Formats: sequence, structure tokens, C-alpha cells
Amino acid sequence: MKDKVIGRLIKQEEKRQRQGLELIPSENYVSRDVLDAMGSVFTNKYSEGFPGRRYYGGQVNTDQVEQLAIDRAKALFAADHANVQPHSGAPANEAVYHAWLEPGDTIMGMELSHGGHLTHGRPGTISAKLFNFVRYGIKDVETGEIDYEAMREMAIKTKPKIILAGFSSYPRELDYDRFAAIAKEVDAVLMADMAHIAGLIAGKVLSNPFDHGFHIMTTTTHKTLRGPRGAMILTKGKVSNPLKEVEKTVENLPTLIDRTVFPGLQGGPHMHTIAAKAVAFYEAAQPEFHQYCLQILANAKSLSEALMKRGFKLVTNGTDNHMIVCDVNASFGFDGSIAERVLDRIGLTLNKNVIPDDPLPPYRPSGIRLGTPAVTTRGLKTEHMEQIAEWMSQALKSRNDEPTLDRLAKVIKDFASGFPLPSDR
Ligand code: DSN
Repeated sequence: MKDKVIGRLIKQEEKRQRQGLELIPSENYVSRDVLDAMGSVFTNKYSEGFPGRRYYGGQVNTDQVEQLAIDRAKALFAADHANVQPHSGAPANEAVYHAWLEPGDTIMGMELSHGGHLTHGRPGTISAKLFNFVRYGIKDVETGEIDYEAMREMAIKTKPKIILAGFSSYPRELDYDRFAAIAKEVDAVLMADMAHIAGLIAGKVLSNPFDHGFHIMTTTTHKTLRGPRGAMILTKGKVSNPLKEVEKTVENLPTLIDRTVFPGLQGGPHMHTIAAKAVAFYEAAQPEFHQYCLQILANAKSLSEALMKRGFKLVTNGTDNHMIVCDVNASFGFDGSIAERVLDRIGLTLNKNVIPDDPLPPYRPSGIRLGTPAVTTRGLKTEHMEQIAEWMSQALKSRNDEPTLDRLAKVIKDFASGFPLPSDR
């Protein structure tokens, strides 16, 4: 690369990724094929519109790429329609809100500190300025059970037009049938933001919201799904008439969403990313991907048990998915930002995180969040989870002891270097 500075930074980042263990639950390592598609000449092409109806010439290959991505996404998630153009998760959610709602309409989503996502109504976001968000939360922090009765009462009172299931820091399964029953009672559209667990749904180890009557599913493509950084929107129902304005009916959701993504919210789709999404969907349809997902869950369970054995207080006392949220303040008497920094120092990367009804502010919250999708991609198995928990425990107990941290950093670097990245040639 002629740009030596960026060339060096790419090499350094490859080294950082190879020599450390990635425990951020929303991150993963893509295959060489996904990386090659991302870095392909499709980045040179403008393709506004959808396959077969574009505003620029030269679409002989792009149309095939996008149609393949669409067809593979539909097959993976049993959807009738897929829009694979959203650049990221936040615009995908934004597109759904704008497709279905008018300003001032109500959306019911999960309380942010209980596990909901920023795009589910954090004050200050564009959507929170335009729409009225109301919240459901967990009833019992020890089990993580959602308070479905309170949710129902709130839905009857506030009449949300969208009920949103989904989270970015909730380690348990949702009861989609309870969501569906409440939505039916108040005539709301059911949307699932499955960004974190899409891979686990595609890998058939967690339930698919479409099997429980959901109308819309949004997801990023780079988390458990192990594709490029990007997103998509899946719906039940067909595009009725893509060239015409249509009424806001559930049957018209695919058309409303397509029109909101383009021309409503975005211009030219990123065809190199869409090519890489198609590759990732192909990979997720292979039998090995199911095995990968089973291993993610087994690793998360082992890691959560190994942590609890060492005195880590886990929110909901365990996990049903790939993710663990830990109240480090209750466990060690210091906040999550300190834990994040100490563990980063020894090559274990995770993120500070709020815990339910956190008394501390988001930048110095009580907790940390970690998960197993990326280390499982590297090839780690349940027996390695005990080792990771032990390193975490030693580092946090010795957080001011530089020689101990140096020793742990060396041990982890040697260990991690024995597990290549999937993109290594
Ligand atoms: N930033 C993602 C996460 O880590 O959960 C969600 O957008």
C-alpha cells in the first residue's frame, strides 16, 4: 500500500486482533471470502434502486449480487421479503419507524438500562425526538423475566403502533408469544430487532420471531451472523407495487420499507457490502454454521458458570444466549470502565455496560458486557472458558499490580496467537 500510514495501522490492527481475545458480544471475525467481497470492485458502482429497476446503467452484475443476497436472506430467516441495503442497524430501525409511523406515534421498546438499544428511544436520538417511546422492563433482575403483565397494561394505556422486541444487553430469551398476544390486543405491528442474535436464529439454535407472528425483523449483519458491517430488514408479505405510493397496511409493509430505505433515507447502496452480505448468508446456511452456533451457546454457559464460581455477580445469574452482563461494582467494588481498561491491558477486550436501573452514569457504569461469538470463531471450546474466567478474576483482583498484569498479558498473547483469524491466508 502506498499510504504507509494507513498500511501500518491495518497491520497493527491485524496484530491486535490476532494477539488478543475478542469478548465484545457484538463483534466477530469474518472469513477471508467475506473480506475479499468487501474489498472488491463493487465499491466502484452506483446502483440506486433495486434489482431490475435502477437509476444507472451497468447493473448486469450488481443486480445478480443483490438478488442473491435477498434470496439467501429470505431463505435463512423464512422471510417473504428482504431489504439488504441499510448501511447499519440504526438506519434500518429508523427506516421501519418512518415506513409505518407518523410523527408523535408511540413505539413500545425495552427500557434501555434493562437491555434495550439506543435506537429504541434513547433521549436525544432523532427517533426519540420524532416518536413517543414507552418502555417495558424486567420484573426480576435475578431471573431477567420481562414484566409482561405491566407491559400489557402499558400497551392498553398508550396504544403503541409498534411493539419492539430486541436488545443489546439482555442475556435471556424473550417470550415472543407473549409479545404477540399483547400486540394483537392493541393492534400493534410486531417488530423484532434481532441484531445481536440473528446468527443464532439463522443457525437454528434460538427461535425465529417470524414463527411467532412477528411482522418485521431488523438486524445488523456483522454480529453473530458473522458478515460485513451492515444491516437488513426482513418482512412477511410481498412487495405489492414498488412504483406506486401505497397505503399503510400490514400487507404493504415490504413496499413501504423499500421506499423508505430508498429514496427515503439512503442513496446508492453499498454493493461491495451487499456482495459480502451474500457471502455471509451462504456461509450461515452451511451445516458448520449450526455447529458454530451450538458452540457459542455452550461457551457462553461455561464462561458464565466459571465467572460465577469466582464471585462475579451476573445480571440474571447466567445466560441463555451468547452474552453475559456482569455487575462488577457488586463483585469487586469498582466500576465497569475500570474493569474494561484493566482487561484491555492484558488482551481481553470487552465493554463497560449499564446494569438494570444502574445507579452509576453510562460512561462509568456498574457493569461489563461480554460474549462468546468471536472467540468461538477463533476455535475456543468450553474448556478454554474456565481459563478466560480465571485470567479475568486474577487481573481484576490485581488491577494495580503491574508485574501481574504484564505476566497475564504475555500469557494471553501466547495463547491467542495459537488460534488464527479466519481471514488469515
Ligand atoms: N453497538 C452495538 C452493540 O455493541 O450492541 C449495538 O448497536
